[in-house]
Amino acid sequence: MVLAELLVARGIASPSQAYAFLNPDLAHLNDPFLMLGMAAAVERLEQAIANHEPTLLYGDYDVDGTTAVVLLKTAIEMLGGIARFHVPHRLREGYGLQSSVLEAAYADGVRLVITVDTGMRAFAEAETARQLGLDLIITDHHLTQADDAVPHALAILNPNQPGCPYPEKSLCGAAIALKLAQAVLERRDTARTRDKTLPSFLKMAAIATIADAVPLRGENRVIAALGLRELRKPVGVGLRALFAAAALDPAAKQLTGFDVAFRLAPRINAAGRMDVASEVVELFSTRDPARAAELAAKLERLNRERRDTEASALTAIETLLETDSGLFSDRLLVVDGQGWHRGVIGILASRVVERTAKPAIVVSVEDGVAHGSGRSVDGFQLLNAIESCADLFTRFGGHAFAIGFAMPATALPDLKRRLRLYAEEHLAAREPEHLLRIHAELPLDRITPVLAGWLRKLEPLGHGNPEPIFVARNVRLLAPPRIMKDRHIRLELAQQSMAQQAAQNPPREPVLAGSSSAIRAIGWNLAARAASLQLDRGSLIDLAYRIRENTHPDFGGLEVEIAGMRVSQEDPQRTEAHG
Ligand SMILES: [Mn+2]
Repeated sequence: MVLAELLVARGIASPSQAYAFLNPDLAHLNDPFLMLGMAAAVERLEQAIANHEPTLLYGDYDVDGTTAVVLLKTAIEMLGGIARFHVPHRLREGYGLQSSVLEAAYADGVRLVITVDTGMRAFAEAETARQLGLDLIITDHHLTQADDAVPHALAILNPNQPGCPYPEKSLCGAAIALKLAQAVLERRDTARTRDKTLPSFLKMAAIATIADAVPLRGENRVIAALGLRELRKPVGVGLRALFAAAALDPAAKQLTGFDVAFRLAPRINAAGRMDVASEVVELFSTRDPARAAELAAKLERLNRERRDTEASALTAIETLLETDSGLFSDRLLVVDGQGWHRGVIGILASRVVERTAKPAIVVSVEDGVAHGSGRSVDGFQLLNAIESCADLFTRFGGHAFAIGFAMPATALPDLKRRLRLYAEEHLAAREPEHLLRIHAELPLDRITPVLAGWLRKLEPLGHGNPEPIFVARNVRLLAPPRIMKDRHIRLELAQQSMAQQAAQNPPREPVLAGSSSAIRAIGWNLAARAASLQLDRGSLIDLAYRIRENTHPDFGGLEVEIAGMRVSQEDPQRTEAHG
């Protein structure tokens, strides 16, 4: 059946794996003590809590980093400890641990610093901590540098470090913070942690897991699925205010991974991109509804600002892509501009990847310094590409699919030349693939509410667990395409059975509208495509599509959203033969 086919495509081959995938459960979370360094980290943190020693949490400014701070801060305070936090200002301080902050914290009486979502390459800063007499615990998911060296710290929690036996390698930063919280909480009160505390902590970890685009399989799927379930009944004033600002009612409809990725996460990220990320931590920590509403409104404003900034830079990039044909033919794109807001260059890189299906790096040049952010495509390790140019950067880091760096602007031509050579060598065997990946064959007459119900069990969808795209061949248009707002189309379709096709071949007569197998389809931005295919009543097409549930009170029901279409081959027998 279709669901089994989709599961196998996700690497889930046995019935027990399939059961676990479809029924995520707290019991599927791994033992935190499987992580290298966990015992030492827990022991030191427990000591700090017992002695009422202030612990400084040092996070990154994105969704992952700020939610990780919130998680550990909440856990430490629940256990009676004292937590302080520092989230660097993206533009003033930049990415990563800063020695000056460690020095100030030490002067302020702090003796324990825990990093979240950062620190894996903070060699010099770890040395500063050691010399000061600060205990440093690094929790991070970013990859180690090429020689596998790790900073000198009291403990490092990172499943990607050499020698760590932890089975789930693709946790996000907040999920690693969650594992540390889980370990200290379980040691205090196992039953209460399992029944009450952990489920509520999963909310924050789920937002980060979905936003950080780690693959939603294995433990990540458990975190995302159970966290989403908890997010549907928010109790904290911060989350409630954020939902209200985003005009999301988590209780009214099934909150999906899509809502988190495209409605919640951008608002949380906007703080770090445009201004001060520490306000996110305050939003999720405050108990004052008025203050929460104020902070959520600010995030809303920053997110609008971010969108405007992004839109204008994207226009400039599109002009570059259209006018510079040399640029467009590259296997890997590096586009640069003056003064693009550094808070949005990562999003811009994602947009370029979406449009071109090539790895892309967007560089903003300001005062002689070039800041870059890159995103990759499946099968190309962008971090390796960047590492091959390590000598050009003042700082750089990231993971396989997302990187960031800073360098003198004068070195940009060198970077472009060397990356072009690198890409020619490493991307040579790969033709740019078609963007659309078909997951299963599903004739339109096999779409049923029961199947749609099963497909909902694949939620949350996202990175590593994509929404299924189906293909249906030999589909008849029952009416001419209806154009909406000049750009979109609506089609009235019926699946042709092989028998019908044989009987009607030739000549073919359109099946009557209103037959029981008629199904509605929507095609966003496909009006031009429909015109070029000369679609009309009676046309026979092949469709790539997603299944949609339209909740409109008048036109409710299952429909399909067209991802791609072409005119069917003339002779259905031959189409079959060609598979
Ligand atoms: Mn992260």
